[in-house]
Amino acid sequence: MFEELTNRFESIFKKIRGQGKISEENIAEAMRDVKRALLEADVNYKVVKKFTADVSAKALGADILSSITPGQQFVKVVYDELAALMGGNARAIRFHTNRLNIVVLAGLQGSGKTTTCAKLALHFRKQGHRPLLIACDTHRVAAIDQLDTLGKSLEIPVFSDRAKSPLEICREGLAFAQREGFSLAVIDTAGRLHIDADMMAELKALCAAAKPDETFFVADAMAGQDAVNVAKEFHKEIKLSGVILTKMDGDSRGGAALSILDVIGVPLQFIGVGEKPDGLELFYPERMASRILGMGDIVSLVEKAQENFDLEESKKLEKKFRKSTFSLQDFLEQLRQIKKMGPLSDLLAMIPGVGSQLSGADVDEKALSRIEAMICSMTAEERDRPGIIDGNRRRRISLGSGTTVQDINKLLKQFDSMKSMMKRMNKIGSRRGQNAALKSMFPY
Ligand SMILES: Nc1nc2c(ncn2[C@@H]2O[C@H](COP(=O)(O)OP(=O)(O)OP(=O)(O)O)[C@@H](O)[C@H]2O)c(=O)[nH]1
Ligand SMILES: [Mg+2]
Repeated sequence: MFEELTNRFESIFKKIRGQGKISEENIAEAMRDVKRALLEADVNYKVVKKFTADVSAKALGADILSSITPGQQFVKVVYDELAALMGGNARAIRFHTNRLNIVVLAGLQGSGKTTTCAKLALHFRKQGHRPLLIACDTHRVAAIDQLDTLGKSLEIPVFSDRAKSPLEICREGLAFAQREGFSLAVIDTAGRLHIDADMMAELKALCAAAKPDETFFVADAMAGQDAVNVAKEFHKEIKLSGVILTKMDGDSRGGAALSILDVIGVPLQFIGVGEKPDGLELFYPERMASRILGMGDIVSLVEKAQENFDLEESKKLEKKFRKSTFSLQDFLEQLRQIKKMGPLSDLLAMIPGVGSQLSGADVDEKALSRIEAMICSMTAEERDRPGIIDGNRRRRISLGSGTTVQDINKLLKQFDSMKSMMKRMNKIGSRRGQNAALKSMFPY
């Protein structure tokens, strides 16, 4: 699904992650690539323009957390915007439990309406509904047979009447559903090659009579922007409540899925992923975004960092950096923030490319705990002014923390060089430099 787009994003991210810092220039360059990739995927150009502007602004304005790289942060910004573009948290379809629910499917010829009727009925039967299919396509001769066959194979009843008009079939079918105690009626309608007045008039009358709870527009994902434009016309005539894109198992480029909500304001609700009746999936914008970006792991890494890293706390520390009053106590607190994020090997393994190289390698999980133990064995005064830690004190601290005097020497030396690096950075005034200084304390 959307393989081309995924490949493009992967190479864009690879390029930007290879750069140590993020500047306006390299964001602008990445955004040019993103823009091109989206346009080639047939995303609506207005949507692309807005999307790239939003991502640039957020990527440049984002607070960079010290525990992740700017490149990773960039991936997360793109992911968030992409998920939001497709609907963020998906709207759950809520059906009534005490009366018949009515669903109408509409769309152009061959888009997948009849197949999707059966798929939907099956989907909702799995959730405990008693569905009835109503065959209102009298336009195409074999349409009723097609629905009949599908219904038989799934053991789902089909209401049809070859002698009546679509409107009559609809009314009678719904009355039958009420009488027989069905909980869901799925109405199949006729498609046309293009939007035409007859079809719209028929659909409008049918919707007015059926008063559907959900009106889904069914479109072939391969149609790209054409599908979006047709949906717009349908939405004007019969208010749509959701969209179903079929044939997502084919080589559709993604344009319709990425544009539809933004252009017509109607969410994508289901996707068709195969010809068989079980080839239907609920559409989850966030999952789709991570599938498109192929970067699900980085996204969860950044989320984990954001959850655990207290921004207030890090702002306080930043102030101390600036004044060069950063003490071993502050360092201890920083360390604990990082430890809260979980085992280091887990965090490292989430970074694509690192995970596989890591197996068997010695990530010294204990190093952090050892540093923590050493600082804990110091008095408050020693933590504040490490300069007073002489030979005697070093021995005492090493005994208290179960380490060696050499370990203490190493820690104090690293802390010293970190502080002098910070001082240099302060002169330059770079916040990312301070983060780099802090990171230099870690042996990883
Ligand atoms: N691969 C794949 N094929 C699908 C999917 N959905 C529908 N199809 C196929 O698309 C073709 C058209 O599907 P129909 O359900 O007959 O489409 P329709 O909109 O009812 O067509 P008309 O009744 O002629 O307007 C059939 O061959 C289906 O098997 C899908 O999600 N994936
Ligand atoms: Mg049909």
